[in-house]
Amino acid sequence: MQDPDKDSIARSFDDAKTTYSAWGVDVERALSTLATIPLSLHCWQGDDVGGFESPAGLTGGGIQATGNYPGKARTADELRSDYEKAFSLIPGKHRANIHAIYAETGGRKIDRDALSPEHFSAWMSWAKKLGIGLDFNETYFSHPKAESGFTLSSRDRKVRDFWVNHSLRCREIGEEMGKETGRPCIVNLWIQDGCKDQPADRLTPRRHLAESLDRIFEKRVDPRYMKDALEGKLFGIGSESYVVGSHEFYLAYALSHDMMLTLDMGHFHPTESVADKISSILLFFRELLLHVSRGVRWDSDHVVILNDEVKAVATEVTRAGAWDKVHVATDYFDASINRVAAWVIGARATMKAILLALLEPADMLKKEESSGNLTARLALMEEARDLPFTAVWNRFCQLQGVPAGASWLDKVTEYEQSVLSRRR
Ligand code: RNT
Ligand code: ZN
Repeated sequence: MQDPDKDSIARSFDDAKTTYSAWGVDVERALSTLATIPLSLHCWQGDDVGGFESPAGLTGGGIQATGNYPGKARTADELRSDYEKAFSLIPGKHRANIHAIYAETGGRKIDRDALSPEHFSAWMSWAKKLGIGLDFNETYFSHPKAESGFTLSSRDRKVRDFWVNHSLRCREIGEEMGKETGRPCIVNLWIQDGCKDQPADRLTPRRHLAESLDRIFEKRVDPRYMKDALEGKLFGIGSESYVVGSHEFYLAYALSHDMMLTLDMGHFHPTESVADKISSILLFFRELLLHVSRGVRWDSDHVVILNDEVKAVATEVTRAGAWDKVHVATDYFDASINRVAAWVIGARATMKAILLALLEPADMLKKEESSGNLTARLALMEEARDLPFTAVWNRFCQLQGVPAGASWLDKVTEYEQSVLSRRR
């Protein structure tokens, strides 16, 4: 597929600038803002949330990728190489988001409560080489001590201790990542704890979870290096009736402990709008982490596309002028298509959603609203939908040195032929 050439990108961009300026939109400013917004690209799309703890890399409990498309990354080096291919096709300067199961232990069995920064030194030197930041996640799933379905909220004190220690190690790793890369590392906590059927006691596990969190976060870390975030959820497979770490639980915990909250777009009832939550949270929280995802009928973690939900989320952050407080991470996993393409599709869609939001004639719409002209508000919102966005997107890709159109797919196909297809 042929991308638009340099001259036609330049011509369309000039026209678009004129059109947008009639709507009071400064296109150059939108472009320079977009260039400063990093996505934290999740590593787990590259190997179906397998990690490198065991050669089988099997997940179990809490998380599951479906599909068996050939060519998944089997080692950290392969994963990094795939990451670099994806980065080269996504406009902007992004970050890498790693889970604890992606430790490199040189073949030695190191349990999760014994992980240390040295097991991530290759990730850190790689990030430094690319000049990107790193984010980190504790891994509370795919482990014998998670099989009961309870970790930090377990009734078994020994199980809780183990996972508290895991968290403490992960926060040290995150701190080191922040120091090494010179950019704060967000350490995100998500646990699967919950149960299939209706519990007789919803309170005790939540009390245990709160106590575990108190132990984990007792030591404060300099936010120049590391920041903690908490991610709740409505339900999961095997936790349909009760999730200990619900949205309300973490909303209350994070607010009362001055921490960051994570909103995953798949973690709410399908008719609930994540976009609508953002302005409320921004009023009371310093920072917010978004997990951009796509649930199809449930929290299915489909590849992100440019749908109304993602556009609405980006629009809300932009209207609130909050891009300095909101962090965006991708979170999905599809093993049924080329995994590098899956990364690129979701990340490009997210960047497009942000650009669309930055190009919204927000001042004009807010003015009509405040003057009470609700007819004009709706009419202009609709007319603004087909402003020449593509011309600005192409220009952004050109400035960032990545393919403007669908030709990025040819690059992925080449990579599949020369690299991925050799992985057996
Ligand atoms: C799971 C959460 C969580 C995970 C990753 C792998 O429902 O969304 O963020 O996807 O930690
Ligand atoms: Zn998530």
